[in-house]
Amino acid sequence: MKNAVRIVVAAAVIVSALPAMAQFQKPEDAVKYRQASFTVMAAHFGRIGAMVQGKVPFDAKAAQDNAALVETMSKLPWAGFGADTESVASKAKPEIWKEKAKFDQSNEKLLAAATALNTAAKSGNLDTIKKAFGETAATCKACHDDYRAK
Ligand code: ASC
Repeated sequence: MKNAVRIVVAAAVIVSALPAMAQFQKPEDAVKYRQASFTVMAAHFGRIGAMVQGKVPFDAKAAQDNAALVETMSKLPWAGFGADTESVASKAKPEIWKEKAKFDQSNEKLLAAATALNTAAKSGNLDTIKKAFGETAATCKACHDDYRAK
């Protein structure tokens, strides 16, 4: 039993440290990592979007699976915005590093919205999911408006 407790505690520590654990050989790798995590997040968010917009039939299980992935993915990109990545060509605006605290706050809004979307998806109610989807999309857009070049 004691060992089981130790294992659970160790696992919790590892999971909570996941984003911080992302370390990169070179700044270009960090940029690829953050772009890849945004791509995967957008793919799963988009599958919920298609249901919300009535483009594909509502499937409660698919909504739940995709929302769980969106929540997980929402934690990852930020480790890829290290100070040494500012000079790597990408759509990321210099403001990210000039006002890092504000950028971090913007990310926190996505994390909170993605957690709420995951909770909403568990309700199995399309209207509830629609509302949480819209609130999450708004956090994506706000950050893009401020920090992503067109
Ligand atoms: C998406 C997606 C985004 C956001 C954004 C919301 O589905 O890929 O980046 O929503 O377009 O405005």
